[in-house]
Amino acid sequence: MPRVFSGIQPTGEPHIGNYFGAMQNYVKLGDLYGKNSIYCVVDLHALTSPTAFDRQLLAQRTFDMALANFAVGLDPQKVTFFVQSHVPEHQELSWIFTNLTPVGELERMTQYKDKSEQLESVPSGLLMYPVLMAADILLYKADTVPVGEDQTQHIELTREIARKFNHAFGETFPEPKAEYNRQALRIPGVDGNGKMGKSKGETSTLGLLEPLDAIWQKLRVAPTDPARVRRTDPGDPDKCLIGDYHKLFSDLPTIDLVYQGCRTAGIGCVDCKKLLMKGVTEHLTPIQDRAETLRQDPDFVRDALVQGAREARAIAAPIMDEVRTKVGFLKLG
Ligand code: AQP
Repeated sequence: MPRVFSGIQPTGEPHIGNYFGAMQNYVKLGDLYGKNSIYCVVDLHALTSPTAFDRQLLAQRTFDMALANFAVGLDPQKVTFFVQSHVPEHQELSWIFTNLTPVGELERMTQYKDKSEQLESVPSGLLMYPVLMAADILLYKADTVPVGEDQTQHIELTREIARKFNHAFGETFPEPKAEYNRQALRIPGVDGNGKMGKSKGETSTLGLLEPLDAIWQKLRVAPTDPARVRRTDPGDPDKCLIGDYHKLFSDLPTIDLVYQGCRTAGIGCVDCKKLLMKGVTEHLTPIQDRAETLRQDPDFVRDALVQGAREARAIAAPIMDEVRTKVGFLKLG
């Protein structure tokens, strides 16, 4: 049976990019593979974000991220769900992999290049991020990794690290493959500034648990096809992020209506956005309702995370033991 692993950073409110790009697949694969679907809130990764060194905020965001995943339909009784720092083997394996990975390869990672360019002082953790990610995945010998397209290069590096380890110490790890949602490879930010991302702040994101009127305020002013200057100008819905979002939230007749209407100037951008908001409301209301119910029962989330860490360690411990033996650490007794 395939083994699935994926992680999500507690760097802010989960957004629709996380949801359609990754979390929906967590649920789908969870239904198929049960406890062999392993998901975690990667709080160690979050430390590479400049805003993460806030004791209260990190703990709260970690808890909220777990809650959001349960609200979208992940059942902690059915899958394995935990917090990364609760399973220390992630860091141990990461250190071993660090020594199999040339610095030059890490410096070539586009996410590192993009993020480090914006920083005056670059933490070395940002460079090592993909090594820790490889350890996260391989610690469970996972072969399937549901992620958005932005993680493609990191998964390729994970495969490379698995190959290197296997070559040096004997066949141990599978070479994992990414599992994408082809309809949501890279969801654009609502500010029109590249990929939607938590660390870009609230101007970029449509939060999964964000009040619907706040979402509408962002959609109302969101950029559309710049070539469509007047209401009477025809537009190109393929060059408009509202067109992209319709494909995620609206039914086929609505998508046909707005795409056709935009091309013939038969519908204005405001009406097009209102139709989108209808789909957004239908999608997000049940998720937000479930989140509200879970907020009334924080012990449910806490207990699930305690149990999840226990389950994850039970899988990781023998694999880590195998690794220690193969690497040649001294064993006493
Ligand atoms: N815009 C997106 N479209 C599709 N998939 C996405 N993912 C993230 N953004 C999009 C996928 O969501 C999973 C969790 O990734 P993350 O926790 O790294 O999310 P993030 O929003 O990208 O958060 P950050 O740092 O905190 O990153 P940036 O710098 O982008 O803002 C992953 O599977 C990811 O691919």
